Amino acid sequence: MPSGKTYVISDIHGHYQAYLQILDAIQLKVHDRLYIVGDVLDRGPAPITLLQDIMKRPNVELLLGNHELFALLVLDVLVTGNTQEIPLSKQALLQGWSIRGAMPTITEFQNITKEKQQEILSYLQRCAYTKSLQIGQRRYLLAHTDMPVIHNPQQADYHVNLSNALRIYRDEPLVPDGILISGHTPTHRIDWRHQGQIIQGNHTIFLDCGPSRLGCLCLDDLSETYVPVKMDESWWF
Ligand SMILES: [Mn+2]
Repeated sequence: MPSGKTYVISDIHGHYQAYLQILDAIQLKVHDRLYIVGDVLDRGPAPITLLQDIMKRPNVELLLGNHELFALLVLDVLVTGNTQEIPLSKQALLQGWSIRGAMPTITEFQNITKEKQQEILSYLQRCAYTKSLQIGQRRYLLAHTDMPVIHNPQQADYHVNLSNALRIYRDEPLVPDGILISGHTPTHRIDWRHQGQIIQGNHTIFLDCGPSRLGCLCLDDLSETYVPVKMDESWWF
């Protein structure tokens, strides 16, 4: 069986059409794999449509981002027919999620059947936070950001601190014997000269290209593929 190519992308944020354009541009084949390193939900016009497309494709795998984590923690209270009173802790989470762009996700979620809502919840419960990959001589760790350490220490099988972007750009290794691939922090906030571009460092790769482009990296030849996207810039201060 021919082993296909491996691609990574992150922070699609509801931009379903741009995601389809990326799949088309890279010509994703059945033996290829695409890893989405978190944040498919919120902000953009069709986050649930995007998530449902991902769920249907056996060669596309989603790792949880902080936006999926919010959904995982509170979407159950929004399942159709749920008459349970929303506990205070979940009300606070809902509020925190809302100010981060949850409305398109919640609106789409409330317009699908209860069965489809439950499929989404059980899919998110099965998603991992991190993924290790060996491609040729290179080892990679894929993780949206360091949030498992913050939100769920039991699931944290790695310990990295991504809070200091400058430190990352100085290229100190964060993962022993491997290259960390993450999203979350737009590359222009790490270094403005990389506005709209993937950053490929020796020890770290950053995928979130900000509000104007989606970038996809092929781990076999390190080639980059971009499509334009128009995201609401107010989310990327
Ligand atoms: Mn994001």
